[in-house]
Amino acid sequence: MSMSNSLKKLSSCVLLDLDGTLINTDGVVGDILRKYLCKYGKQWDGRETLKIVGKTPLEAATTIVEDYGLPCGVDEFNSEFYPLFSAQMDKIKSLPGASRLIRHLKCHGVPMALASNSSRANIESKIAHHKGWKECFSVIVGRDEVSKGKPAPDIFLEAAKRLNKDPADCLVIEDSVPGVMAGKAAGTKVIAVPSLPKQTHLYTSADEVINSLLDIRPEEWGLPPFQDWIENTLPIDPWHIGGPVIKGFGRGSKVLGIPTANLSTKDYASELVEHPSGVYFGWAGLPTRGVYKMVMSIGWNPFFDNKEKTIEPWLLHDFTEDFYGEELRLIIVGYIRPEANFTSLESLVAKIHEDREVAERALDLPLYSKFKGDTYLTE
Ligand code: ADP
Ligand code: RBF
Ligand code: MG
Repeated sequence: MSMSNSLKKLSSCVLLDLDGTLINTDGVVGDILRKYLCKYGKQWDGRETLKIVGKTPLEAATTIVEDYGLPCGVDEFNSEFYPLFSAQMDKIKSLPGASRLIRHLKCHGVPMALASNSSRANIESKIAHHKGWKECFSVIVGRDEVSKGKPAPDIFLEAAKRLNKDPADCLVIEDSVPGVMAGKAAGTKVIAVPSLPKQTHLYTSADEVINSLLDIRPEEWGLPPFQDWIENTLPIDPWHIGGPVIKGFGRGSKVLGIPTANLSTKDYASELVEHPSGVYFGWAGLPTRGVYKMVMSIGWNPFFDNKEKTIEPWLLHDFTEDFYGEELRLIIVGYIRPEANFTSLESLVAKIHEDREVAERALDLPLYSKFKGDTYLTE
């Protein structure tokens, strides 16, 4: 990278969006709308999420009332929706990497602001459920504290002003298109973390588009680097999944020397939604055979442009036969990289072999090898 290039990116503070960026508000909103729309004989299928991401609550409500042709007005909808939403606020989970990011920045004294299209009161209630978060933000700006919401720049301009920073020194992190537009209009650098899959093309005005908060490299923006990467891997809270091995896409991955033992996606739908797509690794147990090192991809396999998010575990062992139908247990302990697209099958295969080497080496580290003996893998 040239000097001018790296200087251009320097930031001294971070302005964070809340809903969809740090917390998974859409999950809870979707659950409420599914039940609520039943009342009017309508079915919420989540497709409208695309239309409401990044909108102010009032705009989102208007969209829903219009799109579903609800017989109530927007005010009535809001007066019914908000009590339901408030009652569920404690169920809104933080997104993967969110706590890690804000703790890291706080720990290194990087000033942070929360800048959201929600009202100030609404923001405060939401973050109250996440221990230690409120103290991390020296500034909070809500939609009701400025004259225009995102995509107008006002919220970010106000946040920069209250931090005593020039917007050009601020790094915005946003999941929505209106949020990215607001950041650019305010003159900040913007990292987009799209909350909807396969929508990268909508975010061209962002300075960088990443897949999840796990992929942020603060040093690229002049901020202190994360110190928790170990031998090209990021330890994660282990997750456990298992089930019978089913037929996959039958693309002949085996011919490529990379057979992947697929699990039914229905049985672990919530895990699939919760975990960002990417390349992970851990331990695989086949109760009648043994425990093996494992490297896997989770996602849409951009090279093949799959329509469904799948988990593709490659057991790092030479088997003499297939094991379709057998119970497979996985403990996933670390993250390697986001899924990527490739210009050739050869380059995809080469990258997967690189992943295998990274995983094989890392799994010998005590922090990962300690899970090898977990009875979940064998019982
Ligand atoms: P599919 O599309 O059905 O998943 P693959 O070509 O990916 O077909 O082959 C996967 C199958 O190969 C697994 O279900 C398993 O029975 C078998 N297999 C053999 N060796 C391995 C291995 N090392 N890792 C994963 N699966 C393996
Ligand atoms: N598919 C992609 O399209 N992009 C990837 O970056 C990618 N990474 C993978 C990493 C590993 C460790 C494994 C096992 C698979 C990966 N795949 C990826 C999925 C791959 O396309 C799929 O398993 C094919 O069926 C392999 O031939
Ligand atoms: Mg497979």
